[in-house]
Amino acid sequence: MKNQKNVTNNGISNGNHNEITSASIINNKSQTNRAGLRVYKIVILGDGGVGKSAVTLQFVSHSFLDYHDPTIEDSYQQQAIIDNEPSCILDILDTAGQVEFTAMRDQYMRCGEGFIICYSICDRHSFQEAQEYRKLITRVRLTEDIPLVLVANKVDLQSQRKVSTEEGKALAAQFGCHFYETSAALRCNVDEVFYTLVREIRKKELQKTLSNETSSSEKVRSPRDKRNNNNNNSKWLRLRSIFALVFKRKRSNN
Ligand SMILES: Nc1nc2c(ncn2[C@@H]2O[C@H](COP(=O)(O)OP(=O)(O)O)[C@@H](O)[C@H]2O)c(=O)[nH]1
Ligand SMILES: [Mg+2]
Repeated sequence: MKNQKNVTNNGISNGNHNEITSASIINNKSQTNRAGLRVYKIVILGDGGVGKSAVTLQFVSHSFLDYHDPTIEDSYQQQAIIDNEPSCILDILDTAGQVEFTAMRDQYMRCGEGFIICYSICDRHSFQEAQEYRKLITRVRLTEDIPLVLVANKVDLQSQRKVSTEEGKALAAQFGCHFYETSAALRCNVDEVFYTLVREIRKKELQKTLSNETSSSEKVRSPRDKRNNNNNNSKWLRLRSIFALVFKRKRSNN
């Protein structure tokens, strides 16, 4: 399992997991890596057992695992070229919903640039929980305007289906986001999920840049704005050290 972390599509293992993960997930600004590639911070959420890790691992390593420890919360990096734009890195945090990680979850919810909410078509409870994850993101971010993709996984298990495609589409319409039915087992629609999310992040970024350009000519930052910004920066730095420490401890326990 360990050697599948941080694998890029050219097969290069990053080998610098702690610093890159903590820096990229906790830093709330858009970011480039040492090679100057844009890094997109993506968080995958959903009930345990819906296939978050299977979908992520299919995306980064083109393999399906029958078993993946449900308590493992880890991040993976995948290099990709999407829509003829320069090569970029998708930094994916595969969450595991452990209670003791709640404070940290709030933090990466704040810092993620795009979210995937995943449920299983065989598990109605996981579908209901998808709404809770969406509420959580909205509560933490104080906005509904966050790049998001809703994923209904395990479509290969049609005979066990409990949630219809129409219900999934209706929920995505309610969220105002894209919807995919996937099978991690068959590698169906897996790339589409991640690529669509990056497109959404880019779209939002462009909208923001355009609106900033319009307003910056009119608006001068107040001293209070500057103070708040400084406070936020030092908060991020403190959290970054905590985050790195927790991951380090967890990894040495494994
Ligand atoms: N048939 C089938 N099984 C899947 C699929 N995705 C995940 N699984 C299985 O569901 C179980 C839970 O998957 P996992 O990725 O660990 O779920 P997580 O807790 O959300 O990360 C594992 O036994 C996986 O092999 C899928 O698309 N089809
Ligand atoms: Mg998992």
